[in-house]
Amino acid sequence: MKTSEIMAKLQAKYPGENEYLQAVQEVLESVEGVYNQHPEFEQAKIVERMVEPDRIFTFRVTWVDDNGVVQTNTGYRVQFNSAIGPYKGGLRFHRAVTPSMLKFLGFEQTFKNALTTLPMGGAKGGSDFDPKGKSNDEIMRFCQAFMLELWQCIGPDQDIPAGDVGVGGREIGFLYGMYKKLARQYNTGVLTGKGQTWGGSILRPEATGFGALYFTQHLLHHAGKDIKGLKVALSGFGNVAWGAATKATQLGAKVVAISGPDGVCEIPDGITPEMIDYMLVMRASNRDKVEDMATRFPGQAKFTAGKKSWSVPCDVALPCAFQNELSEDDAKELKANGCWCCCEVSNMGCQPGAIHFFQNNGVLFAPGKAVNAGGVATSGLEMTQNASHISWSAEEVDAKLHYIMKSIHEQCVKYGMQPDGTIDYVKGANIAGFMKVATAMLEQGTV
Ligand code: 2IT
Repeated sequence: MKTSEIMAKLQAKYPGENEYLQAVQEVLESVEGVYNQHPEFEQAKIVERMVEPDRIFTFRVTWVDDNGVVQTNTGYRVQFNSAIGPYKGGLRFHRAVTPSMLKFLGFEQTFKNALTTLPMGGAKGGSDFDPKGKSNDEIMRFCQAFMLELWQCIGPDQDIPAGDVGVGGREIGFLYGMYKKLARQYNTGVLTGKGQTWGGSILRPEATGFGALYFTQHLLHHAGKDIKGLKVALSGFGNVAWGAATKATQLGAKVVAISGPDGVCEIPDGITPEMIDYMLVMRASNRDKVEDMATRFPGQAKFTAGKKSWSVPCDVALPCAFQNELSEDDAKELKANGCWCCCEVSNMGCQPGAIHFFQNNGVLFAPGKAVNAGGVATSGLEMTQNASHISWSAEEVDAKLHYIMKSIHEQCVKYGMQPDGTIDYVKGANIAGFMKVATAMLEQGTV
């Protein structure tokens, strides 16, 4: 296969689907060399099949807001690949959601899930519903209307959604309540990220951020460094940033920046447990403003409008918010201010120019599909607990999460080792995930 030829065809077929094309390009560039050593992959047209979702459901979601006004949004579920397990991946509620965004996320999810060591295929879904400024009742009515359509597409052995941007424990609760009413079955395993009293895994809320820090620790140890005492700049203040801030602080690092769509909060003395708790309050308020942290903790957090976390001097940058949130210029500014490591926690958080800059300028870099896989891995553990009607303790889940992140790091080292002894984590993660999915597809025949 030739990446350029496949990309030209996809660009002609899906013009303007920029996030999707970007995600495919990155994976194909990484795997081209390995792929071409396997004529059986080429014969079965594995790449041509793998870049297309198995199917996409699109549906209208109509609900009534607090003023009695009828609102209409669009809902989606992209079932991308089921070679190694049932479809699995989150739901994103964000005003900018498009089929391109969900196709990129579903594609990434396929390889990420393959890295977790657990049997899960890839999927993603969501809606262009904007949670900003919505009341709790409006969120509930939207979730119920969304599930009225989605429930026909999902099931514990078929497709298991979870949270993503704009969908957390509260939304999963509302979605599950409506699913249960429609299906007339207590199928706990149909959604993950549930509440702890009704089948949710202890540590699922923390898992993405905790897993990201365990991975970062492995990466640093492999490079002969330790996280203790390092300055960490992270972006966002949602669930993922909250988990990352918690674990980074526990491990002795100093979190010196968080951010939001409105700007950045610089925290020169490091984030405190009270401030970490306040991140949850800020998310639940649906105001989407990081400035609230500086208002609540004046003197400790300094807000600057319109700036990103990447303007704050740090050792380690952890993008935890949204795709393409870190540009090449941001990468240059980070490096100029002393940053020497970037672990992508958001899905495709770094633009291609930023990744190339990091890799060519001695900044350690690891991609989201390896770094953030602890979230979906813990979802996989939740599915195991639900299927066997048991509940594990926080210690048990944490130990399994540790083991999985260690294994993901080992897979990256195995497939990403360069002749000079350094690790190309992008290549490593992409090839490891790809080989697993491609082999399963080959063994299952032309379907
Ligand atoms: O991007 C992701 O891996 C997630 N949003 C979590 C998906 C899941 O099924 O837990």
